[in-house]
Amino acid sequence: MVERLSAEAMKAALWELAGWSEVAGREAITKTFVFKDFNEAFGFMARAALVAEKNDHHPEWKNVYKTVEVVLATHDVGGVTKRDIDLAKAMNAIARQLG
Ligand code: HBI
Repeated sequence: MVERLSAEAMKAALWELAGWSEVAGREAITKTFVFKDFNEAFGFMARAALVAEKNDHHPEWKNVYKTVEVVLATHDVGGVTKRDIDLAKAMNAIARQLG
């Protein structure tokens, strides 16, 4: 069973995650990605969706035109786990590739 991260462990993980922060009042992490246009935003979502499906770990996200707001938490444990940190890292890498 994947373990919930302590507050300290979450803060340490966030140091390594450019642009991510804790959600106020909820054990979750969030980042708003802004892309060149919708095409790039949706390309990001398509690539991230494949990673999420492969890892059986899915984001909560909202897309408005070139912006994608992402919230990550592990519903099964009601907090943030390594799965969220790993998906956040993967999302940052995908966004970097898209330029
Ligand atoms: N995604 N973010 C997130 N949190 C979960 O707990 C989760 C998931 N995707 C699939 C999943 N759990 C399944 O393992 C369970 O629904 C069975």
